[in-house]
Amino acid sequence: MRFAADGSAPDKDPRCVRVGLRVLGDQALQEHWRSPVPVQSGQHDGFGYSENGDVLFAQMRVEEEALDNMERATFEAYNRIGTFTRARGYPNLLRTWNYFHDIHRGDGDHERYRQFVAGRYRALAGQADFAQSLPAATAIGTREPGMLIYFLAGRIAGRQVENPRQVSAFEYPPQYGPRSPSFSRAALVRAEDGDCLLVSGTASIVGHASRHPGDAAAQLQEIARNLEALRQSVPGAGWRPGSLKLYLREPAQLAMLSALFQQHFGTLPLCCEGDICRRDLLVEIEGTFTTTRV
Ligand code: 3EB
Repeated sequence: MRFAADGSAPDKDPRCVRVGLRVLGDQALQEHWRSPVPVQSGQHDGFGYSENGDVLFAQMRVEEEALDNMERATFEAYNRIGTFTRARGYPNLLRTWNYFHDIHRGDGDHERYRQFVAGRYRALAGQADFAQSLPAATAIGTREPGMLIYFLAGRIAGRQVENPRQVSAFEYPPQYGPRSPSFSRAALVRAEDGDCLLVSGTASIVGHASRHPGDAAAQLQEIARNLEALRQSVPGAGWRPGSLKLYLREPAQLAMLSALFQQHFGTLPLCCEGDICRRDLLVEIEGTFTTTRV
């Protein structure tokens, strides 16, 4: 995964996802997803993909012009993703990342993020067991035009995990938009050598309400409590952080947030400047936790 500022060309290598967010702090940080078995990569139907027989990792882009109708653009994108993943034999969406321009454009329920949520819902709600088969997700606003979606899909379904401190996103009340966001708090994926918990973008939300508006430090501490509660709700011991990413709205808060993060997690995250989908939220953390089976 390569993060790059605006203006650099999309990568021709399907294994490389170029996310249009500015990296703050250590510019050299990248995210790598490795497979213990051989990987095949290619391009098909507008997707760049890599697959190893168990999971498919793929990316697609939508042009900015199509985002004028964000509901429809997202509906069509997720329909295409469904068709592609089923055709390749990985019908179970495990984890999605959604990055798009100007996430707060428009008022009330016309806001781009809410229209994105509505379109994604319309595409996914047709599935059987809809609320039990939702992927973990990230949705972040970019300065770069257009939308990038990349995702992991499995031959076998993961186990959906919800957070006891938070109302499930798919059950949010209508005050946050005409449709509730179709994602799970985490997806648990089992492998022979250990388990991986793919954790959604996690914000300072308790119940369904944003906490500590305007106070990024308090938001980060609330996020740490949310992540701890999530991890504790998953069976198994010895969970340790894999790769963690922090999104922040205000670059000036980088040093303060990194220091707090280090205290909580004992490591430094990859930090990106991006817009979190509720206007009152300043920071969000996502990542993976792993265990090794004994
Ligand atoms: C939240 O918990 C914060 O709509 O895909 C986090 C992760 C958030 C994913 C999404 C939204 C999404 O509601 C926002």
